[in-house]
Formats: sequence, C-alpha cells, structure tokens
Amino acid sequence: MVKKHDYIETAVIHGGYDTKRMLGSLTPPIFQTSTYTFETAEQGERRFAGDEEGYIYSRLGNPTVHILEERIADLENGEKGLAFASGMAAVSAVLIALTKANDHIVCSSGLYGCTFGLLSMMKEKYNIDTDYTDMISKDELRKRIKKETTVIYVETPINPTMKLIDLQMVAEVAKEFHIPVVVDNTFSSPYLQRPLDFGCDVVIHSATKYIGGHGDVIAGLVVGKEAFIDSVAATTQKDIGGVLSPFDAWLLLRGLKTLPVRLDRHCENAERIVEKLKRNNKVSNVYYPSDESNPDYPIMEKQMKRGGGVISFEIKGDKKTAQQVLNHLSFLQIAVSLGDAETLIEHPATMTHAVIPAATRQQMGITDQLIRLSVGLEAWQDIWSDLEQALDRI
Ligand code: LCS
Repeated sequence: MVKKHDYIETAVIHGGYDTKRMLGSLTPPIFQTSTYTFETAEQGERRFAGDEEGYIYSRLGNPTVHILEERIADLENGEKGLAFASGMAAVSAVLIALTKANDHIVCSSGLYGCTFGLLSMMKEKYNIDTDYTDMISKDELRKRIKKETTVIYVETPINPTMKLIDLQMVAEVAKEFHIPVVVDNTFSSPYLQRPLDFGCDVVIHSATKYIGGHGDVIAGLVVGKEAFIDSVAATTQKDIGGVLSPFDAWLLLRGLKTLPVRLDRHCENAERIVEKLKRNNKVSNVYYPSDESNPDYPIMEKQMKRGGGVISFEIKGDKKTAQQVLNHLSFLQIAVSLGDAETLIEHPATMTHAVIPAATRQQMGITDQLIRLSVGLEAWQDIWSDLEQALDRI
C-alpha cells in the first residue's frame, strides 16, 4: 500500500502509485499482457495456492488495473477497490455476490434502467424479490426489511430524478439488521460524496461517467471492506469475468487526475443553468440537489459537497414536446451517458429508463416530459443559449 493523502486533489494524482516501483515512470505503465510467466512449476503451484504473491493471469489481476484499484479505494476512504469492464459488470458482480435464490433486496425508488433490468431478471430466475422505497424515514425503511433481506441498494442522486437518499439514516437502520448497504455513487463521484464515511458498506461506480470524464471508456469500480472485495474478486469477478482492460484502467487513471477541477466546473455550470431553467416559462419543474427549493436540500447539505453536473427538468407539454426540445438543439449533443466534457441531453422515458414498465416509471417520477441534462465543461453561456433557443421553439 502506498502513502495515503489528506486531500482528494492530491490523491487523484498520486493515490495508489509509487513511481519507484515502475522504473521512475511518471505515468503508470500499461501492462498490456494477458498472462505472466513462472520461473518454475513449483512457483506456479505456490501462486495458485496463494502461498506466494505475484501475478498469474490478467483476469485475476494486472499491475495497471491494480494501481487504479488502490487509487479508488483511497479516494472513497475504503479498504480495497476492484475494477470491472463496465458499471453493470460491477453492479451485477456485487448483487450476485450478496444474494442467493429466494433472498430479498430493498432498493431506492428510482435507479438506472439496466440495474432495474438486472433486478427484474434476478426475480424471474432466482425469485429474488426487490422492494422499491423512497427511504424517507427510519420507520418506513424498517418496515421494508424482511428476514430474507440481504442487501439494501441505494442510488443517490437517483438517475434520472435527482432525488436524494439520506445515507447515514439508511446505514444506521441497516446496522440494526446486519444488512450491507450498497451505494451507487456514479452521479457524485468521490469528490462530491463518500458513502463509506456515512457508514455504508460498499460503493459502486459506473466509471464511464465522471471518473473517466472524457467519454472514451466503459468501466466500473467497487470499493469496500477487504474481506468483501476479496470474496467478490475470487467469485463473481473471476468466474463471470467482467474485468477491466489495462488500457482502460490507464485511461481512468489519467481522467481521475482532473476529477476535482472538472467537477468544480461541472457544478458551476449546472448551478447557472438551473437558475436559467427555473425562470423559463416553458419549464415546469427543475430537479437539482443543491437548489435551495429542493425538498431534499437538507440531505444534500449533509452528505454532498455540491450538487453535481446533472440536472433534470420537466417541460410543459408531452413526450413529443420533450423530443422537440432535443431535436431543436444545435451543438448540444443528444446522447445517453453523462459526466463528459460535452453537454449531453437525453429523454429518460424513451432512452435510459425505457425498460422500466410505464406505470413503475410514473411512480418513480420519470414522466414523459422529463429531460435529463448532463452539463458539460463548455462556457455555460453557450450551453444556455442553445438550450434557450430550443425551448423558445416549442
Ligand atoms: N449506475 C448508474 C447510476 C448509471 O447511470 C449507469 C449507466 C450504470 C450504473 C451502468 O454503468 P455502465 O455499465 O454503463 O458503465 N448510466 C447510463 C446513463 O444514464 N446513460 O447511459 C448509461
């Protein structure tokens, strides 16, 4: 383990990496190899038995990936990290590791569409039922927990509604029942929110988003207690095999260096756009964590540094009107994903959350008029002028 740093601005650059171990290379080398040689047959036997440290095969471990895993553990204040080929590979490895047939999951009422799809498949194939709840109070949450409950799964801010869940409250209830709390921290990144600091047990990222930050890599990360991470590494990661490639790990190490700088700008831009959207007469509701009129504002103050780069808003009209806003844009890009330098805009009901049945979508607050905006790093004035002219034309 290399030195830990007091400030996240330093840890994103130096965390998990010791240049001395890598011939002085300032930038971590890419170990583009699938396997590692043994000096003798007996050495191979010792490595497989776990009696000797060392690399075996890149699905089981790779030095470049390992630097990233140490860095994300450092950033999330966790014991150990693990890297995956996608956010969904991370989510599925964790959820499958924590459940068996007939178990029960309590989940935030609202989450990324493919995670909802995974939970639906687990119900169909293994009778693992999921209860979706707003987690508004300790008592409400306690009522959802059954003797079969083995995981509490939380997204906050929730994709795409931007509702917040009180992480400390959830962690306190979970401890009463000895159930682990898994938090998808994709929308905040460790720069804005660190769930383990509030007593949660496992953090997941779609590193495709703010951690990569440049729209050029699909990746997932998990951080938790050493024993848990080792068990995932030895089971659902090793045997399902959704591991990260060394080159993609290198892209994430590179992206991470500017995470605080990028996020400060994403937040500043988003705050400006929120003010403009709130005053626009084509817009009926704006959802953003650090907006003082947001009912979840006290939760934001408690657990987040700032509101982040994603805004959701509803326009007056219907699905067609929402689609027109997207179609009228000139340089802002219609695309799913988020956290990139480019501003990305999408329509959750027909895109990222289309797999959720319409009635459930409504209950979760994903209406046909809802638009999700991932505010990029461009000048906020340019972002707003494109958005404003698109809204003017509906
Ligand atoms: N968790 C959250 C909160 C996400 O938003 C996503 C992807 C994932 C997990 C899965 O990560 P992936 O496998 O894509 O790396 N969210 C997307 C979105 O909102 N638009 O496109 C992808």
